[in-house]
Amino acid sequence: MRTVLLTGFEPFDQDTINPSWEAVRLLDGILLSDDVRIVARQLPCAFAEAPARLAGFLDEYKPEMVIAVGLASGRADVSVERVAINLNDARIPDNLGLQPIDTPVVAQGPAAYFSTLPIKAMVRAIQAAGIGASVSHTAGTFVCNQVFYSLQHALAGSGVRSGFIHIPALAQQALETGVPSMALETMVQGLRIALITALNTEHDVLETGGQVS
Ligand code: PCA
Repeated sequence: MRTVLLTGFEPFDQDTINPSWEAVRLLDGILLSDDVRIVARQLPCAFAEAPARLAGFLDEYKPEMVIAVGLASGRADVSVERVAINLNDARIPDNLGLQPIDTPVVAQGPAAYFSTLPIKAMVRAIQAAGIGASVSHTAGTFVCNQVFYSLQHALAGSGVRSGFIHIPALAQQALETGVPSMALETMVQGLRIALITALNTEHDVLETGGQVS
């Protein structure tokens, strides 16, 4: 049996729920084909703990592909991240009260890593199912970017493909703030399509999708 690892985050800031965990946990144990199984696990929203927890999961499950998922409140669609940067710059404290400012994720590490997933093919496939999706060129500078960078750093050169997807808030979270939201089932469907597409696409599609500024 081959394993695909999906991670989601615990709630953070004022939230009592994190849609990234709610969505990935619904995919835990699901077979994507006869011999590919999804393992979904939760990561803490804490700079001091998330990378080690992730490394533990990589060790334990030896996945053949990894997609980490997080909440990006304010975004309206499933955003498939292209690049992780070697920078922590926290606007708010994490769940352990830590708020690193302008520190590297990995001292002496490269400035950035690209996703090794076929991001445009994934976006195209999610859109084809009628779900909003786009390529994003920033995963922020909080714990999601730290996990994304740590993931790419850990798997660099290994042949194991990995990347990060941000998802919008749930309607119940958007009530007070008025940020865009997406239904949980839609997120789950989008993530499932993203996984299947990533598994079945060796070379990404070449199509426009960048930004002029
Ligand atoms: N989103 C935060 C951290 C955890 C999460 O779900 C982020 O985008 O950094």
